[in-house]
Amino acid sequence: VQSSVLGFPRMGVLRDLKKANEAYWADKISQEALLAEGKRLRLAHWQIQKDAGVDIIPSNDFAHYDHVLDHIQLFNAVPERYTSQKLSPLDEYFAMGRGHQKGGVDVPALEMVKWFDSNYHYVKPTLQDNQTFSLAKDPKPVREFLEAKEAGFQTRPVLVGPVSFLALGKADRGSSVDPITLLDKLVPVYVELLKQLKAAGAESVQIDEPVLVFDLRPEVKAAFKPAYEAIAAAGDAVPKVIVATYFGDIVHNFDVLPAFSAAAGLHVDLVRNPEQLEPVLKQLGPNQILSAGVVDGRNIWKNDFAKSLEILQTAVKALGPERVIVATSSSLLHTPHTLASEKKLPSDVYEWFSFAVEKVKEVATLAKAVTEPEAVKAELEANAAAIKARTDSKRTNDPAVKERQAQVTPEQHNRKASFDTRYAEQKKHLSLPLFPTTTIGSFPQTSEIRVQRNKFTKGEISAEEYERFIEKEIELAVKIQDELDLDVYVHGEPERNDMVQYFGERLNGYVFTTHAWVQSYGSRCVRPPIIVGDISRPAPMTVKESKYAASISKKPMKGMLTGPVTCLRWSFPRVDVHQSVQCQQLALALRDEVVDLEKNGIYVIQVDEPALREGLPLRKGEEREAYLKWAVDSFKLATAGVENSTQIHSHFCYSEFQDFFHAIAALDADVLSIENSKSDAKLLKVFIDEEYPRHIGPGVYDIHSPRVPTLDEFKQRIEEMLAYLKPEQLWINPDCGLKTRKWDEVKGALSHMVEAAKFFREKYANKA
Ligand code: THG
Ligand code: ZN
Repeated sequence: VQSSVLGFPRMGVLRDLKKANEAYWADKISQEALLAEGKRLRLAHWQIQKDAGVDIIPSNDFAHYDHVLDHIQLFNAVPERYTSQKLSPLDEYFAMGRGHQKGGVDVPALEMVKWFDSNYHYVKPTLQDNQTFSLAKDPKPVREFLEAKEAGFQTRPVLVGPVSFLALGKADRGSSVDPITLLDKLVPVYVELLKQLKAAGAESVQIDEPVLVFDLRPEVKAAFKPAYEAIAAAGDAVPKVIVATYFGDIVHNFDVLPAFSAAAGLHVDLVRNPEQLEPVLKQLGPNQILSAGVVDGRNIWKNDFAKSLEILQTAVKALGPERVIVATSSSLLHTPHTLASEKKLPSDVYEWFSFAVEKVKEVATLAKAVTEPEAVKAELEANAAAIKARTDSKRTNDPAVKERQAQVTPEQHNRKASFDTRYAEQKKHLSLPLFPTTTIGSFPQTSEIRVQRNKFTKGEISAEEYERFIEKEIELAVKIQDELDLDVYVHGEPERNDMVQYFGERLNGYVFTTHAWVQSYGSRCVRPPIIVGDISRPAPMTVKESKYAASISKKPMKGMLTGPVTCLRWSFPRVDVHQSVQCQQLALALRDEVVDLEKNGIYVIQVDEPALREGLPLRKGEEREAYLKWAVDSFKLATAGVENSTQIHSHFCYSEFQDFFHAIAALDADVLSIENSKSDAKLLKVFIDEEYPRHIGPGVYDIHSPRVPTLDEFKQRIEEMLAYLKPEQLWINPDCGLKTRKWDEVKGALSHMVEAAKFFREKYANKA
């Protein structure tokens, strides 16, 4: 039985890659220095895996920005607007990832979207009607294979498969091509690449086809056969192929499997879907290998060896040890680098976790344990002890939380009255004008704020000093909103780092890490807090800041919270209880916070759920409905404890509601703010079609750009929205929080925004 890893995190122990990339972008280091750092990281990560005893080590899993983006360049599928700039290959690559504004060049980035249901984002292949493909010179997978080989590592290159590459792509603006129809053009390039890998010495390759876990259109399904037959036709001129799938089961796509009849083996995710083992075993051809993904690539829990071994034994019984590989369930990209960096975790809890470096060892240990358990007796015993300690721990169980959950009633999910009644009371209570203006919550996180937070974390300033500093920041935010004459204020969130981290740090049932960063996109990372036990709120979390802000504000102050679903999804959840249970615990904690805010004079409360949509199970059907039920119920439980006169807002960082509308409507939020600024106002049509009765603030401008839109652009945008929404329904706000912007950009844009709102207010007042 061999062991294998599907991919290793790229950032390094101290987010070295982030630092190097950002230094290069800021012109602080040269291209050579950046590439050298990339090489250093690759070598270090191969060494870690080799030292751990992993048999099959991946290469080409490293990327400076994103691995899908790597493939866009690898297949010469770079849109002309980038190639025409004559940038170096590396700068062209970063231009696609993050846009390029310098040296007279001004191109925006390609679209970036979530990778399946993870918090990682990939760059979408963006294809043309007359798209061609060819193999880039000095192809990266070959280069990195040889780099490893020279350093003494025999690796298995990882490629994004031809069907997934196309199916995850889209037609460029102005093109209407269905990407999958480009398959015939792409496949020969793959075959050429595989030949070069073989010539370089690669014995096998891992070809990722994760789209196999989706419900596939017939056109996409049909694409596997010609693609993999063409690869098979190259015979011994190409390496052996392991087709890898992850994040779901592939049983519903079994009719595709004959396409892989010449492949050496298949990788499946047995963490998410252990039940697919038996059916998959029956599908394998007589010589095919099963790569059994039993070590979780998406979470930080120590593997339960006893459980994994049961799965592996079943596989070995069916196939024999030669045909089973023990693997991570997916790439370890979604896990932090090493547990060894965590010096502040409670010592009992420390024993419960494995990050990437530790998971690599787990894979190697499990592979030995299948056939020679005696050889790893000590490891197996230590593992069993750690798993038992966690099961028995008091941390995981809080009877008071369970008791409260048992007493949740259906009525607690519903507001006291319907929207019409609520709105009448809110209008009186809040005295809001027509076209009320507001912002989404955060104001610029200035370097001064980061410096002071760091000083406070390190103990260099006292809690009182820090608090006073935060108050001054809030005063500044209120003063600026006074000057701008906005209608509903926010306190600006100067006290918060990442919102999920911020709430996690204030709740029981969580633990936090100091170095456990996970790549979100490009150089950006998040540090998800870890849910280890039943969640409860020991004390109010946001009341102090909101109350202070309200006390110095002459307009309604909006309280700002992150919803239960987003808190759950952007944390590392527990795996010992269902996510719906954890979500309800978060909802109850937030419900108390919402009620406390109201008690303290905050009558507009925004509860954001930007992760609601990404949590949707990847396939349509019952599972989706079940998810939406508990997710929506959690939001409602969190928000329904207030009086009719208190206004509940929610915010979503996207505008594709077409397949999702009933869930958004079911939240029963009084006001929704949605992204929309980059999309066609036509998307708002769904609100008319579905007779949506409540209020909506579609983003009137894109906060992701430093550009200050003109007054006319604001007026035009609002005019467009009024074609789809009733005037009394429409709020005027930016499309997202403003923490990544500078104050002068914010002031410029918001003053135009308020002026445009006033223009329409007057216009409609005269009409009335
Ligand atoms: N929080 C969390 N997950 C998220 C988002 C978030 N996932 C989706 C989306 N937002 C991803 N966007 C970002 C945007 C910025 C950053 C990370 C993810 C970011 N991170 C800092 C960095 O890498 O420099 C570190 C932040 C910190 O110091 O805490 O800027 O908002 N959980
Ligand atoms: Zn947003």
